[in-house]
Amino acid sequence: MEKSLIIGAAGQIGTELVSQLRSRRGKNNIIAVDLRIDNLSSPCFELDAMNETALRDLVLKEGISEIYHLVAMLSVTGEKAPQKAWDLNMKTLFSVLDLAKEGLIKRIFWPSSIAVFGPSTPKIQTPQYCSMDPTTAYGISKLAGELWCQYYFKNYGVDVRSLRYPGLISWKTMPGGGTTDYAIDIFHSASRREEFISFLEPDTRLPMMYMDDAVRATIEIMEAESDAIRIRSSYNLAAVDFTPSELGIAIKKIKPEFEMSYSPDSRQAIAKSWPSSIDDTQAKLDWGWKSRYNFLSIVKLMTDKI
Ligand code: VAH
Repeated sequence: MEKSLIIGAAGQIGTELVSQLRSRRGKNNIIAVDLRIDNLSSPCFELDAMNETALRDLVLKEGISEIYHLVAMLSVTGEKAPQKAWDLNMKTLFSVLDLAKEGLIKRIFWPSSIAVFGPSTPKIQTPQYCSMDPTTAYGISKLAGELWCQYYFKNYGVDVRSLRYPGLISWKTMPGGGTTDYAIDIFHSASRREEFISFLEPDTRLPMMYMDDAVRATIEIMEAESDAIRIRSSYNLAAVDFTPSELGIAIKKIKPEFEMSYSPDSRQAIAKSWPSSIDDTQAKLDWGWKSRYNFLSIVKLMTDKI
């Protein structure tokens, strides 16, 4: 059985990806690393993904054959330190791409995001190929990263696969620094019987996905035959789309006491620059993608679990 390394394993996606990969492939074949490992189960190691030598040494020592690179500074945090976001998001990507270029690992998963789209992008059913003018440091790094992934595939045969995640909704970990994280915070407010104050306007429609769908998509694209992966920048990926108002109404139907109000802040401009819905036809055609969680099932799950 191949050994996989998950860098950024303690994050929102990493936590659930590690768990599901270990169930599928055996605990000892999935190595989890992050800056802090107090919430990780073994086999796990403390690793700063910015330390290229330490990463290389671990790959060689553990006999790693594929890497899931989940390290990134997201949209909101990235706007507070744009150069740091660029450095972290890009340097760590090149470290992993170069390991594959040198033949030390066989395969890479690297997440992109709807943040690669911008104000000139068609908003409804955003196509796989279209105008892309990201307005955040995070989005710029993800767009550049997509082009480098495609470059390393075309010029060095690096088998790197990528998905443009929409906003991801999960209950197992607290979110970290994303514009779409209002869609998680709202459930925690509802659970605490506190009024939720949305930092986005009521009609801000955004593409979203339940975490189980996102983790399954990640595993499915990595297990697909290489020649089925015809897009080596990053695939559009879709499930649902909704507005803060629609989400509040759906929660109130389950929790009648729930109240929310609106106080848009700087995150509104970020959200406004992103699509309202995504066309993921290419992912469906190339490697059989299909989402399983619809809007109401996500709301029911999140209100049950939190
Ligand atoms: C963010 N959750 O809000 C991330 C995501 C779709 C955006 O990449 O920054």
